[in-house]
Amino acid sequence: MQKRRKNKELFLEFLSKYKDKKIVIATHRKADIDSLVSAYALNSVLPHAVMAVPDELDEGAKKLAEKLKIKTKVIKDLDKSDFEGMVVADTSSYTMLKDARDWKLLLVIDHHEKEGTDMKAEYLIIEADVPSTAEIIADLIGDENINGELAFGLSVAIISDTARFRSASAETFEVLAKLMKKCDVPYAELLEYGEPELSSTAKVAVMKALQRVQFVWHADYVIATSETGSNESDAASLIANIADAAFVGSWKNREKETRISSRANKRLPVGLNEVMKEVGESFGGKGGGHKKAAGAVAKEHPEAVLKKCVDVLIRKLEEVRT
Ligand SMILES: [Mn+2]
Repeated sequence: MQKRRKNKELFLEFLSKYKDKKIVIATHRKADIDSLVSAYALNSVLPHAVMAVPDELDEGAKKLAEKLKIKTKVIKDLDKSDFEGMVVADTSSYTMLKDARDWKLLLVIDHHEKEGTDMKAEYLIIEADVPSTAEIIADLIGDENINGELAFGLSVAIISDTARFRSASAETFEVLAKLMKKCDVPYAELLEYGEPELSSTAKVAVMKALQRVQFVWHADYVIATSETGSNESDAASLIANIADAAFVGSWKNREKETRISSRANKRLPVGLNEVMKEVGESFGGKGGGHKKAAGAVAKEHPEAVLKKCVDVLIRKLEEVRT
């Protein structure tokens, strides 16, 4: 709680300095709902700022942006000299926002585990124990700056990033209850945006991942792996509903790399962010994220990378046991 108060002070200090300046508020690559809404919420207290993204939005973020009529620019199209600097929402790692390397970073707000943080910013607010950046920002900007539409967006972001409250805390429910009252939208409708139905191609990609599931049973932990062409995080989430840990790989031919998405259930005593970091780095890539949801990129084909995921997790499970 003390950290919260300190971060609030930091945020107010940032605001008093930059409120009327022209700045860019950026999301991470392939912005998800949490990143998009977090940037949108910051825009409400930074009226002269411009929202920008590095590339395309993911499916859920696209749908919500249409609904809320959120307009974003592309970072590469902006002229740096027009702006004081950049604010980043929902990541603190340059891997997730390569464009940020060229910018002066004024403020970074994130909820990913600290060891993935490599961004240098004037103000850095990281609360890894909060399950969404939207929840952090709802608290930072204060009720008075949240209108009905923003309350809707923040509610959807909280539902989405907690995977429908899997990682929620008591505060999450308090914040969400307040936001829901303000936007006055039924939960079922929030859920439609927070967990949008997959497209048909995405459904097929997830089904293919299910067809290819392999698993090991180690020390009473079921560890599953699979491969798919896309939607590896949807597949990993689904498989980890049953397995204790799931790693799903997807080969990206253009980048000549494997993207791994991993998910764990509550009882897994090893942080996947650590597993992903080790796996990514051992194949010339990177990895990190949250304890129960993490990812990596690796310069190697999926088969070898998935095998490494299992090996590293088993070794870490053994370390915890002894
Ligand atoms: Mn997030």
